[in-house]
Amino acid sequence: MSRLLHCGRHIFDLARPLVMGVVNVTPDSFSDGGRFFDPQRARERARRMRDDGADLIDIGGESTRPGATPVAIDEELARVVPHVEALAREGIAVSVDTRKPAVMRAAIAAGAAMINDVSALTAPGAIEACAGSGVAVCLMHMQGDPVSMQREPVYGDVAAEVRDFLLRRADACVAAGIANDRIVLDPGFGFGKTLAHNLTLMHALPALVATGYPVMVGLSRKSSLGKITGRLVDERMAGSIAAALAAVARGAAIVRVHDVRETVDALRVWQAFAAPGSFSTSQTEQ
Ligand code: 9MG
Repeated sequence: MSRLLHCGRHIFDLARPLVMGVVNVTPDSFSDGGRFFDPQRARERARRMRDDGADLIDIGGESTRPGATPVAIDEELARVVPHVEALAREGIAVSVDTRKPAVMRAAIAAGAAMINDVSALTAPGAIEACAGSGVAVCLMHMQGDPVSMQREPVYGDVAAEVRDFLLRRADACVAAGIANDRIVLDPGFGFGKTLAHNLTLMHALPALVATGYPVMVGLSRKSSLGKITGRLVDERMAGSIAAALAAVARGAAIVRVHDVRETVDALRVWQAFAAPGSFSTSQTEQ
């Protein structure tokens, strides 16, 4: 039996992995260095990702890379809300990457389908901002905050601590009235984690999947891939695709990526071979 994920007025069947495309409307993102800070380019990028097969587009107005400068509420609202309004009006399922309840409320009013919070709705008023609205929420684990998180993160048992934290946050959301089928969990690769922690978390992903909540994984272009391959940030597409496939093979329901077209192709091929009945062979073979 396949599961459904309700995101505002969008309903996704989780029988196949979903792809979330990343559009950073910041001048200082680690992955695209502010290329989509210009509003016109950001929207063109989002539409292109939709055409390339993205199921959701994640818009972020405050960089969460290690050491990033915090952004004031008014500035984040000005960066994000016009895009949410425009893209949601076109029928795109828009996710908003924010930690601020005021931005969550404005994004939801503008038509956002998901709130993606790297601090798992821990800010006072964040759960209330989302409850009752019909949006989906992505609850991500992070040790520390973006300013300090990569300064020697320490865990006893990283996989158990991440899972227990996320389950506690999911319970808090359910208690506040957010339905189970609107909750996504994310172990937060790279957020207060060393490469060794990230490798352990990937290995342990099935235990997080076994909680029954859809699991999102974001490894696209991250420094762990650079450490494994020796590649710079703009040379990590192959590594990012391999990471997405590794995550989906372990049960991830959503992958958050920069290279949508290539990831969608890779997932289609992987799925056709992994589950041969899922692909119709009635088309001409080449
Ligand atoms: C905003 N952001 C950056 N990396 C991320 C990740 O791995 N997961 C989620 N949910 N958001 C992220």
